[in-house]
Amino acid sequence: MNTHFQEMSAQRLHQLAHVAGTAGARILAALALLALLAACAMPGAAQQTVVKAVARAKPISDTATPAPTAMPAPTAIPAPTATPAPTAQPVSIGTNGGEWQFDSVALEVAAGKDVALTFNNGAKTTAHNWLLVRGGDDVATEVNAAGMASSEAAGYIPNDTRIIARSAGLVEGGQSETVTFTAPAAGTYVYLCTFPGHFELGMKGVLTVK
Ligand SMILES: [Cu+2]
Repeated sequence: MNTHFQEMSAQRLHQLAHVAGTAGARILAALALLALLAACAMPGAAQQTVVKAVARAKPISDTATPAPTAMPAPTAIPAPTATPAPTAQPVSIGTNGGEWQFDSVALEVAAGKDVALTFNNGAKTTAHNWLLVRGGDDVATEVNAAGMASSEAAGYIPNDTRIIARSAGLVEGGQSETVTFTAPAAGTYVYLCTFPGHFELGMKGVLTVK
């Protein structure tokens, strides 16, 4: 190999390296300048960014720790509503004007079911009562006799275990009363008014229980 060429090449390489080095230094310097410019330009922007970040962070941190909201009061468990009584069988009976009779001489209810019998005394002045006895006309006659022997204050209603249901006392004309009772076993039962003389005049009827 030609040593001259080698020398020349080395010299050339050296020169190239120098140029390259100078160029590299320039590039580095340029980069450094850019970095410096960027650094100079950044602070403001960076600060703003930080301020903004803080500004944003504040409300976030405020909402991040919200005051503990009061625990909602446990919904009160509604008191169990009283179980409605099974609907009683509504029965209506009344009197017409001054007649000593019931307007219904026959009624019917279901055995063992509650009955709500409303007695409407349509009379203007005459008082009446309503009794249901465990038996037929024979029992009704005896209960009626015992009733007459009692007092007006008692409503002419005797103490008799054969009475299944009854009005509290006399029901004045124009008044009404609802008598509730449980229908007895299937069969027929006589109801009557024990106001003196009314039963004899036919103030009675038959309740059929099925
Ligand atoms: Cu009567």
